[in-house]
Amino acid sequence: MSSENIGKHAIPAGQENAHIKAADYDRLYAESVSDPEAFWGREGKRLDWIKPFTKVKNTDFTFGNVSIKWFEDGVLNVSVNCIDRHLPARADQTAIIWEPDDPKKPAQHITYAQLSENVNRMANVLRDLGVRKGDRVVIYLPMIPEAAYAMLACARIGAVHSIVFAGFSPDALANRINDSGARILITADTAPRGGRSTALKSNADQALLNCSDKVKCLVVKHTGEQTTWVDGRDIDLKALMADAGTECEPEPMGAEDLLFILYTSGSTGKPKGVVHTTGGYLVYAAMTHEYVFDYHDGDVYWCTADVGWVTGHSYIVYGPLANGATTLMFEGVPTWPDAGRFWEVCAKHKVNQFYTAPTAIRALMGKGPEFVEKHDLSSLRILGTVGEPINPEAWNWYDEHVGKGKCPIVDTWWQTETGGHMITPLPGATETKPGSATVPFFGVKPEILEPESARPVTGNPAEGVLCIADSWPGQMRTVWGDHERFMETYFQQYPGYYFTGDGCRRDEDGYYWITGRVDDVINVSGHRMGTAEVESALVAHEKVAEAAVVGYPHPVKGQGIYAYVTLMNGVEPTEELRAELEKWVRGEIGPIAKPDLIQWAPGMPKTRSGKIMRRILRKIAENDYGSLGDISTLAEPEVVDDLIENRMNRG
Ligand code: 6R9
Repeated sequence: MSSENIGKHAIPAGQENAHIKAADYDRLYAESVSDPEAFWGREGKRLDWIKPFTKVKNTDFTFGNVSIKWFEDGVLNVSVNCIDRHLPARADQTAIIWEPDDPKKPAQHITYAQLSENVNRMANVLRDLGVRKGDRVVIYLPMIPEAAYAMLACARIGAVHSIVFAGFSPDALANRINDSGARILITADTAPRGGRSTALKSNADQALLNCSDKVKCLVVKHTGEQTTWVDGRDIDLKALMADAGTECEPEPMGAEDLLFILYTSGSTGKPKGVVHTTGGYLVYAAMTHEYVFDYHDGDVYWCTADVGWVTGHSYIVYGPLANGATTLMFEGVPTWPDAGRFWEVCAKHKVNQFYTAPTAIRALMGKGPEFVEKHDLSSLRILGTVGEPINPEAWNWYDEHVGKGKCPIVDTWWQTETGGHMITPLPGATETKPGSATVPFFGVKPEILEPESARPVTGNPAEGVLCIADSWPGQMRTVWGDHERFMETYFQQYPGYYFTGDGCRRDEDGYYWITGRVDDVINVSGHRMGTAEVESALVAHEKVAEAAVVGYPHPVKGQGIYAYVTLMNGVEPTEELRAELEKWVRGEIGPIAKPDLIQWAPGMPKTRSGKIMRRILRKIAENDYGSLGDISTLAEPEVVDDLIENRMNRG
């Protein structure tokens, strides 16, 4: 469907008290890009500083020289901003509502006073174990309150956390522990999800076989299920917390000191450690949380992401808590015990802002509206989406069945690298169009460039690659341990710009429509997956000679993983082997990387110089083999016929 055919949705009634109205948006946006010093100098004051900043912005996008600093001479502590400063007014207010996987178990309401106590205790445990400012701590936890405590405890003592999504395999965990040089791993015994259980501690045990023997393993006994125990290495975290003091002196941190590393997939090589720092990140997370969700005091806010992804960092923990909000943390899945779980939780806790992923909406849409209709959703005021483009059908279903036509929908485009929302409607200010992330947030200067010439496309409509012309406070600062890679990935191809990796269209109203990745990154259920990562997992199997992985449209996941596999000479392609390879990739990376379709490829379409022509593989995977374009440069054009003949996606 093209943007031209979709009319604007007016701002629903009832947004009179919104923080930002249409006229405010125009005025503030203009100021934010014409005078960023003044604009961000003011916004920076939303935090409490131990030593106030005097410099606001010091950034350079020149390739070879890239340097990004915000509020650089300011000193602050993130945990103080997320906890201590709220205590005078909010000690008894709920900071975190924790909703367990099993709906029959009670929810927990953790007040700011209790949050403070738990975070201080955990911070003392870490400090007693010798963790100091700048040391890395890897967190491999399910969606339990301890995950938030661990993040904030690290922030309190100046340690740099690196969360590894609990769905990642032991190998993926070991790689991240080793790359970050962490000496502490925080995990849990087991993780219940959707009524099933993941053996996290046992995964951690396997991972640690490939890590330095100096790594200590702090275990949260969450379910109490029995696990192995290595004396001297494994530590019962809750037991130590019970004995630890409830006050831990916060570490004064420079605005540009590291807050966290989060590994994310790119188009080449192994996942890179995206580095976020203290001051700018928190200003940006807090501000976007307040304005984009129009958060007001007393609201109950729920983001369904996992803390293992950036959305969980910025919009479950840091943004909301910096604002003194009540944030809901959910251990379970949308479809268990039935497809009404999200809505049951919304009704039970009277959620006002609800933020989820298009893939979840599509999955629930497929189960029928009756699961929504049986719950009282009258508390909902704002709905949000993130992670991938939302198709208008899913947008309309969300609007009609969940929002009852009364809730503004904020389709928020952003990335691990951007720290917070970049292109998004504001509930009281922006008319929406289903499928468009609409307009830039304050301080964000999107530019659409011609991919070949790198020239900005001026005027509307426009189509090309999406770049950002100037820095914003939430921007990543570097790739952990590899500033060169940072510059090459984001600043080389389009000089003077930050390159997002996304394709984009701007319509005649100046609205932005993200069209998806233009690099070899695929987006599976809103999770980023490098095709190169899946390929290297496949070729690590002894029976695989060569593998090429592409994305293809998938009705629920957005994109599915399509793998072409060439087997070693003499190996029989069997169904058993197909299942074995699927299992193998799960083991190497994690369940989210399991190929949806594996096609046996006796040969790959290659240029004479031996480069696999992915364009052709993508077309065949999309079942669009009628328009393969010029294949005359292929070394062996015949392989294409075989691939078409045996294609797996005939939908
Ligand atoms: C926050 C997050 C980033 C990639 C990004 C883009 C896609 C995210 C989107 C969207 C269209 C949206 N993406 N939000 N595409 N509309 N509202 O998802 O971070 O995991 O790093 O993924 O996700 O392709 O480049 P991350």
